[in-house]
Amino acid sequence: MNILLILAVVFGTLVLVRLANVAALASKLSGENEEAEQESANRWNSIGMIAFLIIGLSVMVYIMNLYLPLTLPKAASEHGEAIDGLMTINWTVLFITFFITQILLFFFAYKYRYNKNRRSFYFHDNNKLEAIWTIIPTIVLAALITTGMSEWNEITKKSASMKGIVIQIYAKQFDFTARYAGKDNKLGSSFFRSITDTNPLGIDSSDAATADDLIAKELVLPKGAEVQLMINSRDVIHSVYLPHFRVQMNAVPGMTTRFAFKPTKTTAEMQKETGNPKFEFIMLCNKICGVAHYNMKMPVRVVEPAEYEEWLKTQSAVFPKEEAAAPAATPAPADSAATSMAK
Ligand SMILES: [Cu+2]
Repeated sequence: MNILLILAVVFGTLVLVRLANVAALASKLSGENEEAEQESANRWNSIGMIAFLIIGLSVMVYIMNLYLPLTLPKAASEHGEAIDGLMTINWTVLFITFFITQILLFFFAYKYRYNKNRRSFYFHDNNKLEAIWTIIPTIVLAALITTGMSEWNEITKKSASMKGIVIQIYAKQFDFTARYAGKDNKLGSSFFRSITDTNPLGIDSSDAATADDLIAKELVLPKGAEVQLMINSRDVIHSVYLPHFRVQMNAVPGMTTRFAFKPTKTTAEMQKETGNPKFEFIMLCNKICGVAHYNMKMPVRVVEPAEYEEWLKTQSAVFPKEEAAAPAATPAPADSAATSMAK
C-alpha cells in the first residue's frame, strides 16, 4: 500500500513536470509576451510562498498537538523540575525565533518579488545590522549555556558529595541488577575476576561491608530521600536511563559512574497525577548495547519510606548465611534474584 502511494506521488510529479514543459513550449510557439509570462510566474510563485508558510505552520501546530500527550509527564525528582524549567526556557526561545524568522522569510519572498517598476536599494554593508544579529544571539546563547551548565554542576555536585542511600546498578548484556548497601550504607568491594555463575557481580565475600548487602531485580526507592546510584558495567557501555526522574548516566566497563537524585513522587501519586492507574516508573538501557538492547530494563517503584523499610527486609543477602543455605532451609522467594546465587 505504501509503495503504491509513493509510486503514485512520484509519477504524479513527473506528469506535472511534463505538462509544465508542454505549456512552456506551447506558449513559445504561440509567441506570447515573455515579460508578461515572467510576471505571472513570479506572482504565482510568491503566492505559493505564502501558501507554503500557512500550510507548513498549520501542519506543525497540528502535529504538536497530536503528539504532545505522548511526551513524558512532569518530573518526579527534585532536580528533574529544574531540568524541565530549563527545557521550557529553551523551547520558548526556539519557538519565538522560529516563528519570527520563518514568517519574515516567506513574507519577504512574497513582498519583494521582482517588480519592473521598483529599483532595488543597494548597500555594500551595514555595521549596525551586523552588530545586532551578532550580539543578540551571542547574549541569548551565552545565557542558555551558562544556566544549563550551572544546573548540571548543581546536579553532579550531589553525586560528588556521596550522600544518600547507596545502591549499585550493575549492567550487563542484557539486564540490570541492583545491590543495596544495607545498614552500613557501604557496598562490599567487587572485582571482575571474581565473577562466577554463582557470583555474577564478582563481589568479595571476605569484605565485612558485603555482609549486609542486598540484591534486588527491582529498584525500589523511598520518596523524599537522596539516592546515590553507583553504576557499573560488566561488558559494554550501557546507559542507566530513568526518564521520569530526568536521570541518565552511562554504565562504563572498568569504572564507576554515579548519579544522585531525590524522588519526589511515589508510584501511587504518579498514577493519580497522570490519570493512568497502570503507570509504572522504569529504568531503561539507553545505549544500543547489542541484540536484546531493546528489552534491557528494570521495573522501578517509589514508595513511602516506611514501606521501603518493609520491602528491604524481604530482599535476599548477596551471600546467604551458612545456616540459611543448609538443605533444611526454606527456599528463597521465587521472585528473588538471589535464588540463582545461593550456594
Ligand atoms: Cu544495555
